[in-house]
Amino acid sequence: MNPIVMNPIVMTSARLLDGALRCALIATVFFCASALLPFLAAETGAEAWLRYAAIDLPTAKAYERFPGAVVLGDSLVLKTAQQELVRGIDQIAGSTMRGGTGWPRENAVVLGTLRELHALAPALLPPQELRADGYWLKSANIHGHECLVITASTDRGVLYGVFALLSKIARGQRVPFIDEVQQPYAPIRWVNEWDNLDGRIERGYGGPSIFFAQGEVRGDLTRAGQYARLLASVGINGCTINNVNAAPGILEDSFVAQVSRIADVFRPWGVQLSLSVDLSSPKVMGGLDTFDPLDPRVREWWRKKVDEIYRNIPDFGGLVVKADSEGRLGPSAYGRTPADAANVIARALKPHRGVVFYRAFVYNHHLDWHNLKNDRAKAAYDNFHPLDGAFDDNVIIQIKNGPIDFQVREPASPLFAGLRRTSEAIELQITQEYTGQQRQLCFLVPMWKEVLDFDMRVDGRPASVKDLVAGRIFHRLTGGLVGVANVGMDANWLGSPLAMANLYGFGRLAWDPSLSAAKIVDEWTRLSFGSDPLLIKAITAMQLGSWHVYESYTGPLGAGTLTNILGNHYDPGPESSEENGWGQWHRADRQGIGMDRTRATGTGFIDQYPPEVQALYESPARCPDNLLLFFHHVAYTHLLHSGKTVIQHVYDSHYDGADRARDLVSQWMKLAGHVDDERYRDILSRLQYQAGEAVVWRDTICNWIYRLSGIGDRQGRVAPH
Ligand code: GCW
Repeated sequence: MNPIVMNPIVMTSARLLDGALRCALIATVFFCASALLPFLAAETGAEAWLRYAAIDLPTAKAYERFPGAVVLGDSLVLKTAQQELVRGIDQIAGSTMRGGTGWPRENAVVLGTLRELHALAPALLPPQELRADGYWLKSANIHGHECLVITASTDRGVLYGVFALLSKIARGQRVPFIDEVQQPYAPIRWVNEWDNLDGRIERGYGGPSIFFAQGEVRGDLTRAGQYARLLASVGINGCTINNVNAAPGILEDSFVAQVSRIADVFRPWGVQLSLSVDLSSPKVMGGLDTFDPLDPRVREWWRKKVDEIYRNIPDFGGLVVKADSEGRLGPSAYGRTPADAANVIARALKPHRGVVFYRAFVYNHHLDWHNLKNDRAKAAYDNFHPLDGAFDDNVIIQIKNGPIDFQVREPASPLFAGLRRTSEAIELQITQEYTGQQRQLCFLVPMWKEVLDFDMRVDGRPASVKDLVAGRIFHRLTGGLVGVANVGMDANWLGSPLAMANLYGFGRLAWDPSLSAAKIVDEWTRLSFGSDPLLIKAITAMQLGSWHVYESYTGPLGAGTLTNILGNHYDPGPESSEENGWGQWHRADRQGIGMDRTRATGTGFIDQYPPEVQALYESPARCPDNLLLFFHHVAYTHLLHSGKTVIQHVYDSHYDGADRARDLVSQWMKLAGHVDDERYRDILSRLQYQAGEAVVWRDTICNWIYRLSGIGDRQGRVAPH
């Protein structure tokens, strides 16, 4: 037998090779044998959803129809697209395509922008206008050759089309005839990384930074380039590489020169680099005695600094600002507004077509807890709504999905409907700061979809959050979605193999928020684990149920994740929310629980929503159970729509959640032998650990609420009834 087939490492991966026949076939072609190496390495999770595992022979054979991979044009991104196509088809279908340039001389996949395609085949016109980054996959006969055309109005769109085609093929779809246009929902599809220059990552759970170590840009940026490839494969077009709690040193000229090396490895993948900046930079590192945004010297400082950045990085994307928040300095130091601060930077960026993301996460963390009218949830709207229209058109207000801070359940931020003349982006958190820190399973796409689909009913008309952030309601030029990813040096990027579904899902939703969570997780599972039906069924069910499982043993009825908010944001710690200025209050006392945010008797937060949404939340009778304690302070004996009392719901949901967490272990164990050992064991140990943690959570919360309320569990699990 061929020595490659005898290789014991290859044999352990038989699951992916679809039997000995496939092995033998692959082994006969040396080129394909070399392709096995990255495919084996994929079992560490390093290749994520780009494993390009071999598909079954009959499906693979279909791709022999296209011996050529022809590129029209020679830009860096187009060349990357061609290389990716050749690499992908080699690995997935086992056939080696001939790369070429210019017009096809054989049956081929043809890559090029519309302009280039027009010269080749003037009659070939897309069925609709292709917006930036949108692409068209089209089977066509060109000058007598059977072709599969991948075209777009930009090079980057062509690259996205290649990834889309490869995804279809890797999922075993046959593409005999295709005519498909895909357009991105919004222009902004970015990730943020909260990486510090010393290499640590704030709220990162997948190892140290892939960009920085010991105060410098890493010498070896291989991982940064691989990350850009992953991002591009799901249509993400920008990445902010450093923490929003920004070190001023990032803007030193010598550091910008180092950062340009990261931009170099992003560039082939069409990912624009951006930086977070400290607003006090003109003073703390720039030699001025002020950072007042209205001071002409400060204006000039930003102009020169931004020019310098573009000299180093001509395709630089823009700057992200966190100011007047959690101890960061900001325009309030000079009595100036966020608009003053955003605009001074925006004007420096404007000639270069760069944008400013100004974060709406501006709040006072020294709020007086005794004052029942105080409410951190009101801060973003209070600070930004009055400034609507005052921001330059290259400013984007970056708004967290909920009004507090990435809790396991929050309503959509009212600010999404509160900016009519300002561009906005939603900030979602891929890294699971408050949702189990990658040690527990929590697939967040269903949660994000609830927010994106939420209808704000602006002016009495439908206005979903996804339409608002995409600029479709108020006709903004830009806007979109930003995800805080925080990948690290761990081979599998996020620390946990199953957590990668969140990064994939973020990209897919940013491209098309109408995709269902089920479709997204099905795609991700097939690409990451293969097409074994047992495996698909189990993993998709586990992922889809996991947010509710996590919610049910951590944060009931919208009270927030009842975690240790002063410490690790991970362990149960319901008491840490109260009696401090941070404002993540649930106001649990002996009589009841929940924040009264009503107009009638509470903080008035509900006033920030359009009238129809106010009506939904203002009355406990209409307010959905799962947000009841976010909006209302109610007695423990308050009856929910479900017919249960609040207290009994808390007990039941915590017991049910812990049971379901334990069930995840048995669901996973059914997959023994269906998943490679490495990932099987890693995931199993995480789920077993989670089952234990769920019991700790259940007991801590149930005992705490019993001690407070004095009301026992009807089923006698917590205290005698
Ligand atoms: O949730 C909080 C986090 C901080 C983070 C902050 C923010 C980067 O606990 O670690 O700081 O949000 O979003 O700015």
